[in-house]
Amino acid sequence: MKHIKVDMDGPIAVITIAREKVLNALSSEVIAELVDAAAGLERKLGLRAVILTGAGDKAFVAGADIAEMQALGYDGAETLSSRGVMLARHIDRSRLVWIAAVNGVALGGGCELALCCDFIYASSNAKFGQPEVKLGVIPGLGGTQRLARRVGIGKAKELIFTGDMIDAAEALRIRLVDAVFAPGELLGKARAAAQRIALNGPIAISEAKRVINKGLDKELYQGLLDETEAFAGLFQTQDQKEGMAAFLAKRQPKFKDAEVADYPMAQLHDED
Ligand code: CO8
Repeated sequence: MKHIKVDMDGPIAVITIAREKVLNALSSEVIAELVDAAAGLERKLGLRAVILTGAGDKAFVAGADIAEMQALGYDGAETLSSRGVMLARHIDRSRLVWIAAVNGVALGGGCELALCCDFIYASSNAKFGQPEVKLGVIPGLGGTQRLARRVGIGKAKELIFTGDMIDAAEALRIRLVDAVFAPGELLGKARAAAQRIALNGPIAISEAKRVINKGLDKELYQGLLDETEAFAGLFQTQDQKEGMAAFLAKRQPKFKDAEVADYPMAQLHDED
């Protein structure tokens, strides 16, 4: 593994996404490594929980890799989003308990990756947001579906439409995260929860997880397909090219309203 580190500790595995220079941004290689690791860990007898975290003290994951995404068209973006959904499906269907230990910014695909986990612990310096619209795109790793399920539809729309970043205290208040700890305590608290879980019946835990997810997520996978199609569609727009070029050039984007009238999804909205 080049970009992730997997440490085994009895019934617990800790996966650390380690691309500190780019704030642990998710490239397609990182996603492939996470899928491989998830598949391998699933088969490890005696393993009960996985803690997912980021390297360093600044970032959990600052989103999908904008430098890699900038030049993508529809097909590339669809492949990227679908691979992300494949990873999410691994976590959803895993017999293991996945705990996100969010140790810094969790933005875009990073926030979405945390939302894929069974529960989320955060350090007090963590920050959350879905800033994709600032780049001319939308969440592509389940954010349009999972955020609303977690925090309610109004808060999810407010966060996704504004792209605002919120701190850990606000994330706890709106129940985006389940507990907040001092930065030095985060991993210890996640390990302690995993240890308590590991004392319980392994089949009972995985059945409880399966039934909870099945009950809540009847419509989830159709929603994820809709999201992938809309996410990839945006990579055919000038807005996406401008939004991502502006981020990489460290300037404000200039979005053009003129494109909206011709966009097929906008026309579909009119027909509904
Ligand atoms: N992708 C690539 N590079 C990044 C990313 C990213 N998401 N985030 C930060 N970096 C890089 C910066 O370009 C910078 O590189 P360099 O040192 O070469 O200039 C380095 O990391 C450090 O970043 P900053 O200098 O910007 O650090 P600051 O402390 O000033 O700012 C922020 C930190 C606020 C986190 C800022 O970096 C930021 O806004 N990052 C982008 C956040 C973002 O927009 N994320 C959403 C991306 S879109 C997305 O996630 C779509 C999900 C689709 C999922 C599909 C399936 C996987």
